[in-house]
Amino acid sequence: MNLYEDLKWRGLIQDISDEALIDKLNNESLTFYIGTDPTADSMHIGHYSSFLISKRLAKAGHKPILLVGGATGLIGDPKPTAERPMISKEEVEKNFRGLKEQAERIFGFEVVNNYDWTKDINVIDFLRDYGKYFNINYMLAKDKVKSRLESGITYAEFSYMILQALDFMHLYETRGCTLQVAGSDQWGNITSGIELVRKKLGKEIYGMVMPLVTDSNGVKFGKTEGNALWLDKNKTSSYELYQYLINLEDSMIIQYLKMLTFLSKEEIEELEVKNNENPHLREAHKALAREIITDLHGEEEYQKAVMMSEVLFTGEFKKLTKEEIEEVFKGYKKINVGNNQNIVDLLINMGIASSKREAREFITSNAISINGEKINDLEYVINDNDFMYGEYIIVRRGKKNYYIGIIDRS
Ligand code: 545
Repeated sequence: MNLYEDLKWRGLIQDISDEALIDKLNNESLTFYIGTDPTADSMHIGHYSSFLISKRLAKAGHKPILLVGGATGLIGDPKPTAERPMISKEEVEKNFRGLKEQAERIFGFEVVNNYDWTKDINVIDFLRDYGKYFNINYMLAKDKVKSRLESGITYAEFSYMILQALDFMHLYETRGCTLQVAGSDQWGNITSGIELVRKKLGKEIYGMVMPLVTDSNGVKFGKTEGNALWLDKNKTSSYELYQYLINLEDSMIIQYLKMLTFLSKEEIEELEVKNNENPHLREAHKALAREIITDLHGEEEYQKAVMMSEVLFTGEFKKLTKEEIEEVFKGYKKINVGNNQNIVDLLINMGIASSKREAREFITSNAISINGEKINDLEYVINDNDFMYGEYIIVRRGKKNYYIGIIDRS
């Protein structure tokens, strides 16, 4: 399979600006770029899915440039629905530093800042050198502008496409960059750049966009109840990421493996067979989690995420550090628990049983364990040793119901 066929097979090609690009992708070494705006200090997994293309193209011999938009971030790419709130210059700068560091670490390529070549353009030159090449009718026909004509769009956001076009031209002139890649929402901005270079320089450059990765309901990949999964492990831990990936819907998992990993067609087809034959083993899910987490945070973080996830099945909480316990039980209500209570009272106090009778039933039927050890003695009294790190007590009822108590010293 050549590069283009591979990208097609993975479902990563939504549109290309010109058929001539196919041959260039397969047979030449192109300099290409992909850009992001510093609207946040970390990318999330959705951006990762787009930016991975930079590694794929680089592996095939093309030369990547990553652009973080220190200038465009100050203006704001129009959203289809409403004007973006203006972000302060300090915030854009802070976000820029975060994104640059992250992009360099994860993707390992050079990062450029469009602020460097736009900050000194004066307004007269801007209008003469670029504005003059943009026909208003052409700009109004762009999807993102069109969708805002009713609700309104400011002149600043309206001009955004000129800035992105100017970047493409700049990178073409200074570095021979002939291809811009992005998610499909960037089509209008990319074609603006192609158009500018065509008109101004009489040269042909290219664009390629990928579909946005979504679940079977069209919800963007990596969005859980409105929260994003960040690529910064201090914002989204490897464990949290692992939990998200391992629980993705079965019907989408093969598509995700194609789009989000570097596993080969053969490897993915093998996982597809396994997923169909033994879905409960979740081999495809595990492979997806392994590939993504290792790529983002390294092997050790991945192993840790697996170990922490396994503890929920084995009950071996003693293996975990205090921080890991806090991480695993992040979303759980921490119940205050006094020391020296009888086990029956404990179950009631923690809301695990609704009556003494029920509590006794749970205990005698072997359904209760504390920190991973079965308790079937009705006279058992909680003591210092039951509070891991002097703080936490974890009670399990049955296979899956966990409760975490925190020592009440009052
Ligand atoms: C600016 C100047 C350029 C080229 C590109 C840009 C950025 C571009 C844009 N891209 C999106 C983005 O989101 C905010 C990220 C916050 C961390 O707005 N105008 O910056 C997204 N992009 C990746 C994909 C995207 C796109 O970073 O292309 O489609 C999302 O997956 O929305 O010269």
